[in-house]
Amino acid sequence: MKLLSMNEIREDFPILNRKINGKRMVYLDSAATSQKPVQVIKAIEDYYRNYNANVHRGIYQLSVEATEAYESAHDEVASLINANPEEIIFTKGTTESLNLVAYSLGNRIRDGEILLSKMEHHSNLVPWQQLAKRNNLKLKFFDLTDDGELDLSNIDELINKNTKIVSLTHVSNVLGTINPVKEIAKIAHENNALFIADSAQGVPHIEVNVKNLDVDFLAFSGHKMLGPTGIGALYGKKEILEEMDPFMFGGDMIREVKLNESTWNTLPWKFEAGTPNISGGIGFGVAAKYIKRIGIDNIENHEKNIVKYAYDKLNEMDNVEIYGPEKRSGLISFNLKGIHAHDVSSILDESGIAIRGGHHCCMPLMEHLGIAGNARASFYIYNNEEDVDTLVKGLEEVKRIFK
Ligand code: C6P
Repeated sequence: MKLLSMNEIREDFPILNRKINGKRMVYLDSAATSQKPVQVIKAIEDYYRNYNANVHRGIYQLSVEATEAYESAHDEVASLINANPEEIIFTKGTTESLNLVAYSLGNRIRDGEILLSKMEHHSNLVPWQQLAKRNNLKLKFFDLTDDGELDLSNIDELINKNTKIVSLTHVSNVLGTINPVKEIAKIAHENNALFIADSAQGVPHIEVNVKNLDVDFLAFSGHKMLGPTGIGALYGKKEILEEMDPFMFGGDMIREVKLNESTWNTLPWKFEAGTPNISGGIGFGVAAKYIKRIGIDNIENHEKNIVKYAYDKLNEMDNVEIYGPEKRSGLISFNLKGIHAHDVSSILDESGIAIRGGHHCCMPLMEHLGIAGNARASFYIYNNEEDVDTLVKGLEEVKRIFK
């Protein structure tokens, strides 16, 4: 890290001082949810202590302050991915963002094909299965290569004039694969299809510039990028969002309501019905600001180094199977041969190490890999080589117990 040292960054995360089972806590589950810096925690507290009021409703001081903070959070999040604030809809998270697209956009699409891949998280699969059933659409899937990348060899067949939507994970939460979304979005557009990126594991870790990628939609979650839970975003190109019907109906998303019909608010509020998650939104904005202050390049580099360090260490161990390509984002999934991932995870917990074990909401990927699940260590800006060394020691202990 150039701007801030690792020690300075770790000091921003009070939870890292916790002891688990009497041991220094090693948190290696940031792909599930990241820890939160004091700046985010304080911003949420400040809202509730000092200017708690609803947004877009009152013309008194507190409500004006809350509205300004909530709206400027959209600006912060937008600028992180080079979008315009009106193109950033706050949702509950990636899952809701993808459901929003599948309903509001998908409902207009009939008789054609939706192209996904075998490495999708359930939230970029199940909403499309439902849409396909409703609207007579066919699902198709990119296969995967042996090292866990998208198999692009038949892309010309997969994306054709029947393709209506291509929706892909930007970064796999299991394999760490960084997919070439810009190149695939271009081919989708040449075939008049829309391109959607599930960037739940992208935006927190790598540079995302929606104009440069030229994606039509991009979904991500606040809680995986230092922000609170229950808040996330959907980026959508303005011209497409303007044409789409709202996802939910009620207060705040309307311009005018008569007894028998209504008109819609401007973007992005047309898609934010009801009292929003105001404190969450404010915290999300502060998280985006924090990431910009550290610099996404610095985050990317830090993770590249730490994941390489971890990969090399795990690779040196006997009876470890690692999944995914060598060039990967900041996570490693693996299995210790003959030992269930849940056992690995619960024994590591005794040493204060938090990793996730299971199918990671990617059951079709697990089926493709021929496994029930695996263990996953995922890294973020606050992890260091000491964390990896502790993990490796913990894994040796797991192997010793199961010998
Ligand atoms: N993956 C994991 O441990 P939500 O839950 O809506 O914030 O994000 C859903 C989601 C969508 N796409 C990808 C690629 C994801 O990784 C996730 C969340 C977590 O891997 C929880 S299952």
